[in-house]
Amino acid sequence: MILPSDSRLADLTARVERIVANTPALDIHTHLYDPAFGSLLLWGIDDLLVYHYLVAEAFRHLPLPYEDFWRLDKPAQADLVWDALFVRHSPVSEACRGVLTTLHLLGLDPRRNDLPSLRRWFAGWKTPDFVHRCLDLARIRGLWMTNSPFDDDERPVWEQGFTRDPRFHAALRIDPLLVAWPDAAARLAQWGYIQSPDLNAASFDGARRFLADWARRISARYVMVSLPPSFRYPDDSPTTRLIDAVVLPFCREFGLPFALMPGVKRAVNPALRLAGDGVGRSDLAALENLCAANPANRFLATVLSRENQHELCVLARKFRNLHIFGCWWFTNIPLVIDEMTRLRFELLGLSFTPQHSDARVLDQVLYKWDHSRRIIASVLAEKYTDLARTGWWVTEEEIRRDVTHLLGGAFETFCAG
Ligand code: FIX
Ligand code: ZN
Repeated sequence: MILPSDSRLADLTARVERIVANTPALDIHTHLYDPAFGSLLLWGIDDLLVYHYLVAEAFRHLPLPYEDFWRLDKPAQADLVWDALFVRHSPVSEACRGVLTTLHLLGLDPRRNDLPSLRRWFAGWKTPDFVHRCLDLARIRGLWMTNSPFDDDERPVWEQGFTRDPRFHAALRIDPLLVAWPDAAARLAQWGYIQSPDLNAASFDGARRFLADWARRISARYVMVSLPPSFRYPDDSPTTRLIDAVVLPFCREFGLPFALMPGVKRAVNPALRLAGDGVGRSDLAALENLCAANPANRFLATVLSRENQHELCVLARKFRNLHIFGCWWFTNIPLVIDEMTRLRFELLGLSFTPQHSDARVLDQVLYKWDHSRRIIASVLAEKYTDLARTGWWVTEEEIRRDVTHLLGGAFETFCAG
């Protein structure tokens, strides 16, 4: 066999890198908001610096009590984070590097501009223009918000109504319903959907009407929940009973996928607030049982623990009603993205969605997608190179087709049912 020349393989790699860098992507899970939500859509240098990933890292160094930090206003908190993570130490963590990539892609140099001048630069932008700039630079053709009817800041905006930005899609987030039923039941009773917290036919009926009203109101594209490592299915918990009697029938009726995110241990250190959540290994038998027992439902899943990723891939090989996506939160670091992306290509071919951003601050889509695209491109180029060594050269058109599929196409097809 004649081995392919190094220069031909280098051309292939360069072509893959170019296509992955430039293909418009769907960002299928973020915590961003439609600009109509006003100040709920975060952006700018202070929000970049007080991102909870960075707050957790800053407290590795900060001597002050947690409560003293939280009493400060946002710019003062940002000053402390900047000093601890960028001035007193080199910013080598992924979240710190992310701030620098973001500023760099926006044309800013934080070595030459101090925080006050960066603040002035951001203050010169109007939100709609900045949204356009960030989505354009990150080549995002659409993104999914995380929309919780239980969120007191968000709910009134939906109730009042507004003109939707067509790039911002809704995902109906229902954690309280499934993991804190007594609290959720009290809200549902207050809103007139149920009479009592008893898990009976009337409550199930009311909870389904609640989901139906909200799915219609926000035009939800999928329903989503994050779950603790202790999640089991089936069992005799309220969670299982509500999944079976409320969520799954509702999803079937509305043709919506149900997205599960197992593995988060909420408030491991409550004093850290949003930064205080941890990770635990999940028992994926729960997901296996869900997929097996409910073939008429479609499930999206991303799992927080690195140790669960291999079995998650194997599960997706067994159930075509399961679509796995993204490298979530603590797995969204180059080492693990690389590993997970390889696992997924090698076990699933192209039938998964390699990444979502989970951005909480608009500007973060720049770094999250820049860093991820580079890894996806390098792993994919390696896979095509392996094929080339057998004599199978992918064409430019085939690469474009595959990358479009990976960066949102496969997700769209899965959601369409
Ligand atoms: O539950 C989630 O959707 C998580 O992504 C968040 O709770 C978490 O705070 C986060 O921002 C992770 O990236
Ligand atoms: Zn999230």
